[in-house]
Amino acid sequence: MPEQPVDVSDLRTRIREIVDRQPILDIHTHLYDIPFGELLLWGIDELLTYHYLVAEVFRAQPMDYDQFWSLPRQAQADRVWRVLFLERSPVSEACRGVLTTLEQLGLDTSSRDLDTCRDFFKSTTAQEHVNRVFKTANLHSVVMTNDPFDDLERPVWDKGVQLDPRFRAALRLDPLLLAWEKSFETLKGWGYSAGRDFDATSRKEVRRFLEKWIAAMKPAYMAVSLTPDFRFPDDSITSSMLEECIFPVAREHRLPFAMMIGVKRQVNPKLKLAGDSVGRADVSSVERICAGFPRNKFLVTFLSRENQHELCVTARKFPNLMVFGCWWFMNNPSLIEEITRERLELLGLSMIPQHSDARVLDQVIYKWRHSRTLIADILADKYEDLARTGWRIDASAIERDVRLLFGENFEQFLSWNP
Ligand code: HDL
Ligand code: ZN
Repeated sequence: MPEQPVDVSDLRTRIREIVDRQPILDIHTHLYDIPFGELLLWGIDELLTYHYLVAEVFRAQPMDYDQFWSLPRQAQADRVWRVLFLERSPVSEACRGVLTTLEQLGLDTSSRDLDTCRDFFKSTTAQEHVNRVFKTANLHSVVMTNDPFDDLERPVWDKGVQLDPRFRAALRLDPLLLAWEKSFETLKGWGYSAGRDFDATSRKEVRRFLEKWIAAMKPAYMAVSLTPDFRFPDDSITSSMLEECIFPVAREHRLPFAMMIGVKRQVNPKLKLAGDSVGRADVSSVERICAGFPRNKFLVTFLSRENQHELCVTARKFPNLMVFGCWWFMNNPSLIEEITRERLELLGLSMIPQHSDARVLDQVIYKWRHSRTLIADILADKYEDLARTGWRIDASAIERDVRLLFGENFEQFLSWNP
């Protein structure tokens, strides 16, 4: 019996259902599997002291930065709750996200009572909560951000760790790539023959370092975040290390290299993690990298709204460039709406529309709830456009397309050998 096409009048409802039912592969997060202990953040006090909310609470009611940071976590959370939720309406995306998360966890936000929330989180364990959150957010799996230079994280890898299959590693290389003047000393301390001038021996040793951590982490990809003034090629050690070490090793292991471009680190250091900002970056450097290394694969996202259209057009030129996510300051409904439409119009379904960038486990609930709704409605508009041409839309075709966007494009990109 041939499949009945979806009636145009039902399209929007059916697409929302299909998108909600689709388990998601979240390709970039700052979450950690249980064996990483305290590095896995979860619960209401971590939600309320997320650096996005820290930036907002200092705007709403400025106070001495050091005095805030000297408060216990719970007192910081109390301040955020009072200032941003009780003394004014929590309309920002980060505030709204906390409420969406609590509501989806079955908590009553109308009571506005933080201690009831705290009791809920106290009554569960980290493992129970991982299971609950993955189920509530309908996640297939998440990719972590794993930094060998992190003194809390490295010992867990050195001891050997058996990961929950729902957690995959990503080898993050910012200290190596962006701060060689410091990281070469660290490498020397670990027994690598690294020199300040990044000579041939250093290049060989960096490749050895990469091989060691690829073997240890079995990462889905390697990654770096880059500032707006990143240029390739240039006479920096970053460019040499990319060309002589990262790209060849990534190619040998068929690993994508993720470049997250446009972050201006610590424009206000007093805000700590919340002190980073954004700047328009150079898409032509990505164009040169994709053209110059056709047998490498690149996952790319930009932080500035002004770079998004150029990135989409560049992706049209290079199959080895996979555009992904609405990163950080882009992860707001108005911008998700704009760039998802732009990507579908220019790239069709050959892109990865979203990642969560979650730092606190519970955040995947709101980040994906909000994005699923937005992306489903944009897809509905596109399928309605097709239906108006007489094109028949089958539910199985929608399910196939949604699988691509929320996991299969990533998995196929990982296994593709250019
Ligand atoms: O560099 C990154 O991966 C960014 O996502 C930063 O971690 C940033 O602090 C962040 O969490 N953005 O959402
Ligand atoms: Zn991130």
